[in-house]
Amino acid sequence: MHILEDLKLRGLIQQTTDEEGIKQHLDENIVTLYAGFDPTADSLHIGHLVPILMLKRFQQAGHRPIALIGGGTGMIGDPSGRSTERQLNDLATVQHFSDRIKEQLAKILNFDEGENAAVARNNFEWLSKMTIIDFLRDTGKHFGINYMLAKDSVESRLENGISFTEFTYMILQSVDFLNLYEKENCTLQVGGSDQWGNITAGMELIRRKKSGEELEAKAYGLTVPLITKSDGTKFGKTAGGAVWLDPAKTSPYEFYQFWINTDDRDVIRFLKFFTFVGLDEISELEKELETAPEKRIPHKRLAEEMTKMVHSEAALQQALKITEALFSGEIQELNGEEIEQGFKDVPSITKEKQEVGLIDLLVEAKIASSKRQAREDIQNGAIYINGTRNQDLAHVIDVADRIDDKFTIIRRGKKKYFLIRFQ
Ligand code: 383
Repeated sequence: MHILEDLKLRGLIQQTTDEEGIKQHLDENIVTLYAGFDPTADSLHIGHLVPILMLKRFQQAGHRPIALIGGGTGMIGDPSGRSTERQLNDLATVQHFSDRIKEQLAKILNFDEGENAAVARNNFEWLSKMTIIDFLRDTGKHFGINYMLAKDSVESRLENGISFTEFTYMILQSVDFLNLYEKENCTLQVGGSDQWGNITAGMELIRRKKSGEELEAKAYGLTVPLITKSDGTKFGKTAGGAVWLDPAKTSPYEFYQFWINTDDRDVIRFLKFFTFVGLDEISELEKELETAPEKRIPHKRLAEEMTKMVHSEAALQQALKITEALFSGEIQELNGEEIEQGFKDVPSITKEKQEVGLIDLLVEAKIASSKRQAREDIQNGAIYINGTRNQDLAHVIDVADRIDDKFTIIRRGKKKYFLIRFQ
């Protein structure tokens, strides 16, 4: 299937500048394309995935992707899709963020592998060398103020205010497109629909600068849709905030849980957007959703594909193990690191490594409201230590009850978990 056809059927194309032109261009050439990522945090989040995967889809179709890290533009701040001015980070912070983001992109895109290897570039390389006089003479002259004011990213901010700094952002992104066009023969920029204005500005700059020299200076743009959810809430946010790609910020288990909890109404669409599962197979999964919704087969597939792709097969296996242990209550199987992931959101207390009577601990951790309640719970068989029922009123929690010498998990009843952390 033609890549554009596949993208369309997946619902991945929001806007194109010239669809017929792009199709022909892709048919006739190995096309170099790019998407940019500004280092505004020390990690990418799942909102970045669709464009990253877009690069990968083109790569699999034989084209050559560039992941552009905005070490320069990240010093300025893109107003696109934002209602307020950004806080500026200092150079050291932006460079630290850039390094982290590059590592994450490398993990998904496998830089430097084979002929149409994906490559990384950083626009700090050229933007930091540009002088203000060159910038104003060679680039600024091609941007009419009216044209800039009419861009969504600027227009929507006029009322609340926008600095000259953010106002000029689109010109910097345009310089990038021109630069990659000249140096790497990059002719296609992809991004989220919030990037449409910046992408078309770059195309316009290329056209103006190049059409004198080249008969047909042509660059293209393509955007992917904003991901929406059926329940109307914002995609990619949980109670704990953004879903990050960095396992230290969002553990593979939490990541797995995020995807498996996808709404039935969204799961097929997300399989199309976020995975490389073929469309035929996705249709099969859709049938399973209709005939046996309780099995949640598409949800499991989505969570598995995503955890494997962003983390690893081993991380997926661990996430599955934690999920299973929490479901069955057999948490003896888990090691300290797995406990840390699986019980992150469970009520917890931290204690010194000293022996403590079970009754006292239940009261101290507020698992039982009083000693009397604690005794009753124990006698009734409602109390489990690390997955095993304990009905011994005289039980003392000691090293034998500490998983990896750090954690004791108390469960009361069917599924109320408490974490005791020892230090
Ligand atoms: C910088 C220099 C370029 C081309 C692009 C850029 C970054 C761009 C931007 N993108 C967002 C970001 O960095 O701000 N100005 O967080 C997001 N992208 C992608 C996609 C998205 C956009 O990285 O829609 C979501 O992930 O385009 O918001 O020469």
